[in-house]
Parts: sequence; structure tokens; C-alpha cells
Amino acid sequence: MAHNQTVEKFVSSIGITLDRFIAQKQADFSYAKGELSQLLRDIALAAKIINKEIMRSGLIDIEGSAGDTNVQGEEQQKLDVVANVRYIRALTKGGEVCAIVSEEEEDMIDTGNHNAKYIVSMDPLDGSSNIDVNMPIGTIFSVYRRKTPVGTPPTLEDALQKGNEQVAAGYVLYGSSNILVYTTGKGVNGFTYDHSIGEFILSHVNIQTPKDGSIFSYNEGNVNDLADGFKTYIADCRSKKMSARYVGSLVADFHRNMLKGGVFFYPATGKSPNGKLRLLHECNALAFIIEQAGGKSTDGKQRTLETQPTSLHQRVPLIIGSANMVDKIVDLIK
Ligand code: AHM
Ligand code: MG
Repeated sequence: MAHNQTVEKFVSSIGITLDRFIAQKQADFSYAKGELSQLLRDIALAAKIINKEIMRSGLIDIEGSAGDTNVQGEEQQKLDVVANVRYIRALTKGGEVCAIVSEEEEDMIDTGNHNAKYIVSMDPLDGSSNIDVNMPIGTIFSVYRRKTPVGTPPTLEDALQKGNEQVAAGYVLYGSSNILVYTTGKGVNGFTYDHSIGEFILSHVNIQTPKDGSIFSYNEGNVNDLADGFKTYIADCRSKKMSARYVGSLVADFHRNMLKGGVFFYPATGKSPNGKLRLLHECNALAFIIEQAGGKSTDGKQRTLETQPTSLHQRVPLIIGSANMVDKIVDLIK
């Protein structure tokens, strides 16, 4: 009987579209009037469009360098630029966002929707080096409520909020299948895109990450630069014959580790003394998600979500994943 009830619950959950799920969950928030729900739908719409473009990327002139660099001096790929434009347009036209902070834009974008309550920080296309070679890539987003009064222009105060102020966060993984995973602070759910009907369908209900895992993910090319504690940790993983897995697309590495149990780290290196990954565009969203899934995220000294941002494109070291694995690394690098 108990088994049947479990099966019934599981079976009835599958088939719920993202739109319907978002609408159902709106009731969890007494303050919600539908704007956040609409905002999430706007992101999902842009994700569908980007996905379509990625799927055709060998056929249309959308691969390769755009011939420019972004604010961090990194070469922009055409798809970086396309995704940036798509998301900015979807969020601006959607009307629920007063400002957008994008990895691809030097300054915060004032959308002109000064009556909107929310601000979004995002990496429109993460894993740029994998675009041209049919490897998984992703989109990462964080949603905050603005600090400044509704009806006024947004300011940097709205953008530079700690991760623990996020009201929602998520990512889209354009991989062997296309999945959108998000949280509003009440668990983590994943929605797989069904191309035949053009809908994201609930497929991963209330994701929890194992406390321990057997996957460790880092860029092996940086190993000589790492602090001794990391080297000790890596030696321990090797001695236990654990699996080293590193796609080089954070969303893909994160998603695999969250589902299977594992740890990802991108610490300080000679080239990137604060690590490579960006607090506002990449780390905060994933930190919120992993904590909701029962895991941990830290820079080695403090929780990622407690870090006070001081600039839009700030980088932080990231150690993220299964709780016991993160704890062990933190202990070793003390
Ligand atoms: P990007 O936002 O320019 O794509 O850079 C972020 C990516 C992450 O997806 C990935 O984890 C990391 O950079 C890989 O960096 P590296 O090639 O140094 O290992
Ligand atoms: Mg990125």
C-alpha cells in the first residue's frame, strides 16, 4: 500500500508542465502576486529559443568568436552574444525586472521597467569554450527583490546583494537533453524539455544531493597552482580510485555532481588569484540550489551565500557539492 502510494505520487507528478508547476507554487508565497512566476516563465521562453539555436549551431553561422572581448577580457563567442541578447530581451519585454546584471555586460542594465520589483543576475551562456564542439553548455540565473523603492531607477545597491537574499535561482543545461532546474527556497526541481510539445515537463522532483560522493571535479591543468590542502584532497581521491570528471562547463559539472554526489572546486590559481568563477553570475545561484538540495558551497572560509559582493563581476573561489566532501576540503585547506 505504502509502495503504491509512493508510486502514485511519483507517477502523478510527471506530466506537470513548468508553467503549471510555477503557478501552483505561487501559493507558497503570501507576498507573491504573480510577477515572479511571470519572470520565471520569461526565462523559460528564452531558454527554449536558445536551445533551438544551439541545436542548429553547426548549420547556421552562430559558432565561433564574435570578434570581441567581454568586460573580463575574455573572448566572446557568437552564442554568448546571442544568448545575452535573447535573455535581456525576454526579461525586458516581460516587464517584471527593473535591472539585469549580465556576465557579458560591463554595467548593470536598467530595463526601464522602474515599477518592477525584481532584479536578475545571470550568465546567459556558461561554458563558452564548449560551444563549438557539441559539448554541454548552460545558462545560470539569480533573482533578487530590489532594495530601492519601486517606481525609482535601480541602483548598484539592488545588484550587490548577498546570495542569501535570492528569491529564486536556477540554471538551464543544454546537454544530451535540455533541463531547467530552479529553486525558490522550497526545494529544487528539474524540468526536462520535450521538443515534441515545446514544454518543460517536471522530471526531477525535489532533488536532494547525496551527503557523500565519488566524483571530484577540477581543472587538472591548474594542479601545481593549488594550495597544499587541495593537493592532499586530490591525492586522497586518487588513492580511493574515485572518479575525476571535468566537463569545463560549470552547469554540466554541477548538475552531474548534484545528482550523483560529488564535489567541484575552482580555487585560487596563479592566473586567477580569486578563482575564475563569478559570484553574481555563477556562484550564488548554484550555492542557493546546492544548499536547497542538502549540499554546501563555500570559498573555503565562508559560505558563498554570505559573501558581500563589492563589484558586479567579482570572482570568488568555489568549492561546491556534497556536504561531507566540501567539509573535508575546508578542513584540509584551513
Ligand atoms: P565562461 O563563463 O566564460 O564560460 O567561464 C566559466 C567556465 C565554467 O563553466 C567552467 O567551470 C570554467 O569556466 C572552466 O574554466 P577552465 O577552462 O579554466 O577550467
Ligand atoms: Mg560563465
